[in-house]
Amino acid sequence: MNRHSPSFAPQRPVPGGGPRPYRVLDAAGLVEVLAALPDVRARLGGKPEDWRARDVADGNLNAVYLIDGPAGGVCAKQGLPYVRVAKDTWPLDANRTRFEAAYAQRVAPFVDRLAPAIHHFDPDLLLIVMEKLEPHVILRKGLIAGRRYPRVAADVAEYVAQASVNTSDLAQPFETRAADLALFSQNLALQRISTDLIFLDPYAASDRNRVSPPLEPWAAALRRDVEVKSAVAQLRLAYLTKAQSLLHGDLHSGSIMVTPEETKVIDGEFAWVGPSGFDVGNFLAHLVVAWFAKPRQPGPAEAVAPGRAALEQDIVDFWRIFSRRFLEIAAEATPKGDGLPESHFGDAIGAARRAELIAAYLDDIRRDAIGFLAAKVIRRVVGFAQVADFLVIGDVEQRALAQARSLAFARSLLVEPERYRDVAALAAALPKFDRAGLDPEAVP
Ligand code: SR1
Ligand code: MG
Repeated sequence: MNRHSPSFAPQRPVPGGGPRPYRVLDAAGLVEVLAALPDVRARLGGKPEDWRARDVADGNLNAVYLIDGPAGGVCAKQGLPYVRVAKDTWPLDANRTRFEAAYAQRVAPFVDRLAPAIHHFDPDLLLIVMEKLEPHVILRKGLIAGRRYPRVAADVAEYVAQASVNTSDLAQPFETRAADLALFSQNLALQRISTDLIFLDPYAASDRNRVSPPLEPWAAALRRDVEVKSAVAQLRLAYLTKAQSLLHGDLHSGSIMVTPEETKVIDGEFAWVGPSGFDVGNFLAHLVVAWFAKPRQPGPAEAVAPGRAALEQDIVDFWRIFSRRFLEIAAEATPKGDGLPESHFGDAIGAARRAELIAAYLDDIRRDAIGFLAAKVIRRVVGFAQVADFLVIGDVEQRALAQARSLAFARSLLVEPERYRDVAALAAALPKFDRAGLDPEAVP
């Protein structure tokens, strides 16, 4: 696939039109489509009658199948013309899959080993056929099961550092970022979802919000909290206008597949040119969510303390490795970029000053990331798209308690950012919020 190939041009609407009209594929229809692809046929082996297609859709939006044949397997993902979990009640432009394919192709040179190989993209059916990841599991499910993934913090740090530097003006002529902006700024349907579900609904009365009864006082407190809404407004504006680098846009623990030895980032359909701190904050937010949920999730009591300690370590390691790799990659790449030009910073004094300016850029990412972290935690507790980390806690009161504590922590990040000058301080502060409860007025 070529980045500039017409298949990536955002033509719309595709559903219903085109030479091979879009249709939602069932397992049999999918096998028929795959049978016409020589490369995929060879990967699966045997004849289409020998193949087994299983619906394994797990996320909120799309159809996902695993197809196995005598020689191997593939994964197929089709964008649906609606939100999968809301079906008829929430139509959604299926062209999102174009942006996912374009994103995968754009970041592949930098993050290759950390993402699945894309075997085929069908721009009419809005179908991506990719590497079947096996025995990988979704990180969120692995964490809930109490497993430990020693590589994930470093691998996601590498992924985000590579993408943050190499798709920014630090590393490239501004024309390249302008091309990304021109393409991904058309990913409007999904940006409407992010803008509303992350930055708007949790602080307003919305039919989409899902607030459990014991959390009503917290939800009401958020709706009237002008300090929180001001901080979130700044984040929303940054998200919409601070076009620093190409973002994955949905880098939570459901968008990462893992084994203890390997990490793969999936699901780049929310790709957007925005503030680099957004992906950083999103990954951290879901480690924080896992930390607050851990003591009340099903599982042995003696696993809670080590599980939480591992998550704290992942938070600290992720930021430490991200920072180091960001500085290293930027130091090497900046001579190629328009941001800190060689003609200004090429000599010894200039090189030292350039290093300071890159460090200041990184510090700005940290500030943004902590804000986005907070907004992501809040949206997972009182918004539409809730997460299994909390939902597996069967007792509603116990679940609400864990959720309320995460809200207290997130609120503190938003209104007292000066207390969190580095990510290690943020991780160290977590236990204090275990003293919070269901009353939003009684926070430690
Ligand atoms: C309509 S639900 C959308 C959410 O699911 C995805 O995983 C994203 O997190 C998004 O906000
Ligand atoms: Mg997803």
